[in-house]
Amino acid sequence: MIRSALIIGALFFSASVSAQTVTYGWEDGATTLGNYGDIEAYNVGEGSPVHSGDRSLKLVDQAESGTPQAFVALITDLNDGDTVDASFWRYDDTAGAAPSARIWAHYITDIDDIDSYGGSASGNYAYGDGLGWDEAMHSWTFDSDGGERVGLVIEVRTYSKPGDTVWIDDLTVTAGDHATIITPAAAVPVPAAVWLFASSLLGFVGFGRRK
Ligand SMILES: [Ca+2]
Ligand SMILES: [Ca+2]
Repeated sequence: MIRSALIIGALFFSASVSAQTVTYGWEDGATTLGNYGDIEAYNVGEGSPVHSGDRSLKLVDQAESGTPQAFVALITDLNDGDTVDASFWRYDDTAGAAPSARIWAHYITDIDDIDSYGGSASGNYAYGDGLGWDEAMHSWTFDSDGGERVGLVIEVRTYSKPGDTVWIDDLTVTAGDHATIITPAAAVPVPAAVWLFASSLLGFVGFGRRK
């Protein structure tokens, strides 16, 4: 009876999902999906600001001019008009823009090349408040530009002089369940999550039987 209830629950879960949320906290040691401009990315732990868990992403802006970017998520399989919501926590402890970071995004034109560029998708103009951790967030509406754009890349933009350092943690991306969300670590897409859930149920049932 418990098993049937769980299986019905699993079916309901898989049928009722219309949007998916992927989170990533740099706990596995990865850094970014790619970078633009003169920026250094490190996965750091003890002794560094960490929002949750044991690890975070450290970004050092080394650019004399321009705005370097760290690519922290790629969303593909989007349709025109789809909404993508993304947020991350950023740490800087100085007032003003040096150092600081913004959440931004751009489009790509080649699904196999995160460095392909299909134009800016804008973002949230706010910098951190300079008091430590704060959450940067923005919402985008996907525009394929007649099919030219095939993905949206979420950026951390860093400001504004060589040596300026910020820390990033707890990325969250939400998009329709037909979309593919890729973070610096291999994300578990929804179908895989359902299978993982199902296999854990089988494990649960097996455990019950052994008992
Ligand atoms: Ca973390
Ligand atoms: Ca600052």
